[in-house]
Amino acid sequence: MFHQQALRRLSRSAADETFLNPILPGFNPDPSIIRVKKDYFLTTSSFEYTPGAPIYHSTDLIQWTLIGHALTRKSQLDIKAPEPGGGVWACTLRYHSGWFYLTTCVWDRYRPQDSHERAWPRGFYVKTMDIWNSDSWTDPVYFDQPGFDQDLFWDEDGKVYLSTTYQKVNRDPESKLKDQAVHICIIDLETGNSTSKSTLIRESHVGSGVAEGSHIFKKGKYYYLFTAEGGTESGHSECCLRSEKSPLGPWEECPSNPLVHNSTEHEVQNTGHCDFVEDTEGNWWAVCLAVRPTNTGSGWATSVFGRESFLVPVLWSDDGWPELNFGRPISLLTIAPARGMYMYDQPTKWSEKFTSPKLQLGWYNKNTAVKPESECSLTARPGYLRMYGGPYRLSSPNSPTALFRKQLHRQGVWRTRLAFGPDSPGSEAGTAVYWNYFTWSSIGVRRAPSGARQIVLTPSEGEVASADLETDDAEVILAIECQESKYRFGFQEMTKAVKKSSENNFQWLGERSTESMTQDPPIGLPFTGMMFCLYTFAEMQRSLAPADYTYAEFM
Ligand code: 6LW
Repeated sequence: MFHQQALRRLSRSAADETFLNPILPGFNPDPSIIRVKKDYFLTTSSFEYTPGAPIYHSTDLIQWTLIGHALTRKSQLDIKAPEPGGGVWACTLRYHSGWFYLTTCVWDRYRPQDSHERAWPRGFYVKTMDIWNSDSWTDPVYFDQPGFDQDLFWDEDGKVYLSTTYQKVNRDPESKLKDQAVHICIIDLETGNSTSKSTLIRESHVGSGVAEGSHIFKKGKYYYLFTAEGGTESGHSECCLRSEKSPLGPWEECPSNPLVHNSTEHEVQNTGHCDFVEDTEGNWWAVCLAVRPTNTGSGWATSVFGRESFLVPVLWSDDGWPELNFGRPISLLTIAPARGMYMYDQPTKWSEKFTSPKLQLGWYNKNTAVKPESECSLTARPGYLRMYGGPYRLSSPNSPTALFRKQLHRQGVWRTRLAFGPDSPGSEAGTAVYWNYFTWSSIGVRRAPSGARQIVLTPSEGEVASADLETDDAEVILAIECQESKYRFGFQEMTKAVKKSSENNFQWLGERSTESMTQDPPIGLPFTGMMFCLYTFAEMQRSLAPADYTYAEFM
């Protein structure tokens, strides 16, 4: 039934090539992809971190580079204090008539624990003609139809369709399902206003009863509607429908739904939320989200990376249905129909020396920073990142004075070197491993009640540990060693007596298991992945003492 390429799925031919998933490691869920000539662009969800909506670029689908973000200004994105997992969800990236469009929504409040509590966002789009320039994206144009997972589809007759997911209006009050269904309306693109009634086009009865992540395409004579179903956890899957008539339906269900659904027996799990692209040679590919939990022997432990972006081949049957990954479960080593795919090991080592007046891409604030310019500077003390602590600790739902980066590798050492003389008992600077504002572990410099400088390990659970420093002014190296099952926290005071050769003789203060660092939050959901951060605060006031960082690295 499938064309010739598909016949090779049973016996791998010499021409088949393999590549490694995930293509975007670290927290990068809900991928959306486009191709413009030879260039591929991809965006993922950024949740409560800003700048929002990362834009990645590739010319071969294997190696991706972060080139910027679509949401960089307060006028586009003003995230105040959402629960973990709030903020920017599932952006869709599209290209139409010379413009790049990015649609998304922002959850100001996200408390799924209370089933009656939903602050349904109104989505919006921003657009640019120059995707390489992050500052060029417009301010938002808001939609009328609420919901999440916004998708835009341009039909050949010029109509523009917006689909989103929200809870059915006429829902059975006795229903045990969430009943969050895909709805569609026609919009006026200029204003974002609905010009038709919203119509329910897909609901789901599997798992928790959610149809989300809608993407609509036209290929040949069919409109295709792709949806993620079963919830984003172990039941996650991807489904396909098609219509010969219109994006409003009627829709015919793909006989082989779900197209992907890995089970909890597989090394890759929670597969779904796909978007599709045709490469320059006419091959089709899907990007999707999935997780890589670790096998502890007695079960699966939550992946520190959260949900990541994966790539799988797509084949189309002669009668017009897609098949993902040859119909097989998605795995880390992925087989592609021949086409220059190759094995690529993501580089582990990374460093930033703070010698340039601009930070490398990939640093984030949590929420929209209130006064970033007055709290962070790369020029005030050349060669250092200078930060003045604001009033919020890392446990605050507000925006702390902190710069975050995604953890991309399970093993290695995150390290920074800090000059800091705290000016009050409540002020502190250091580095942390951060899951969300309920769960983080930090190692930093503060003052003991005696006034002496100390290193303090504040673990996500359990006793605070501390060690006195010898001097009042020597710089300290702070390290978080990442292992498969734990994080270890250490430091070294760089007194004059320390010789270069004895650098990295850390005194280890304690450790936390990755299991305890990946707990579900009491409100919100763990939609993001582990971050490292450089932070400083002064407990409800501004610190007048700067925290000066000379480098940050992962080695
Ligand atoms: C996303 C929704 C989902 O918007 O999780 O896994 C939400 N599916 O489609 C947040 O990533």
